[in-house]
Amino acid sequence: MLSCEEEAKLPPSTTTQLHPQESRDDFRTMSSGGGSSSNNRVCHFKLVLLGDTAVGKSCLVVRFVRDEFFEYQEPTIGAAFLTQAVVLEDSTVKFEIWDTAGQERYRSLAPMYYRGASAAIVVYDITNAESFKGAKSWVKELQRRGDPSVIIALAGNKADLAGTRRKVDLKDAEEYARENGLLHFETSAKDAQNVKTLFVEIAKRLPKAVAPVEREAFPIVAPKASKRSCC
Ligand SMILES: Nc1nc2c(ncn2[C@@H]2O[C@H](COP(=O)(O)OP(=O)(O)OP(=O)(O)O)[C@@H](O)[C@H]2O)c(=O)[nH]1
Ligand SMILES: [Mg+2]
Repeated sequence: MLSCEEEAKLPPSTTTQLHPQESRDDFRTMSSGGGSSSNNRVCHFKLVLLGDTAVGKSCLVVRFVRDEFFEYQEPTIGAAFLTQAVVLEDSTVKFEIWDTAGQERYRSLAPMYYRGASAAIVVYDITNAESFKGAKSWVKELQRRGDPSVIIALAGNKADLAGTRRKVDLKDAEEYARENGLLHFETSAKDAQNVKTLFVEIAKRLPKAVAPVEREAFPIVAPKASKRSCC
């Protein structure tokens, strides 16, 4: 976790950034149900997306942040940074999202992005069995070298193609997720299936303790008026 702080009132907007150089304001917050009247805690978390190339990591993030989908999404170069908030009943989770590049030549950069991450979404493509193997190897790497308390969600993307082109069995993926203590959803960035749910369920599971208010080691107490004995 990066930090949690009490906030009297929620800010009306979140900033969404696709690339550091092309920022824009985005007035979208998402509610998991319940009002925001008791919502006074804001927590920042680093979240990383990992997975083979072309499984749909960037499309998932763009769907989550901007509610858009591009049939011809460019492969990511290095990584992209975006932010988006999820409003829960008792807190707001602000995700600082690192969307990594899945092409092999960028693999060595990945530890830079998953280091210190509170949550990771490992994405595979349900129409590509190889990408499920790739996802398993990302999970192993996270379990070995990621933060010990990292929350890992496995996302089987392109669920809109399940009827015609499925290559990864839902039951196999669910069993693997259960054995490894992972959240698991089949998602579609194209038709938005389970995309909000994925991020909201991660947000719910993140620890949101407020850092204790720093206290002085030696409290400064006003000196007592010295008693003077009268004459
Ligand atoms: N049918 C379908 N196609 C999708 C979906 N998500 C992504 N795609 C397609 O897959 C292509 C690759 O998606 P990206 O989001 O660029 O994949 P990526 O995992 O970010 O790839 P890298 O950046 O190279 O790691 C896109 O151009 C879309 O056409 C989905 O949910 N359904
Ligand atoms: Mg990408």
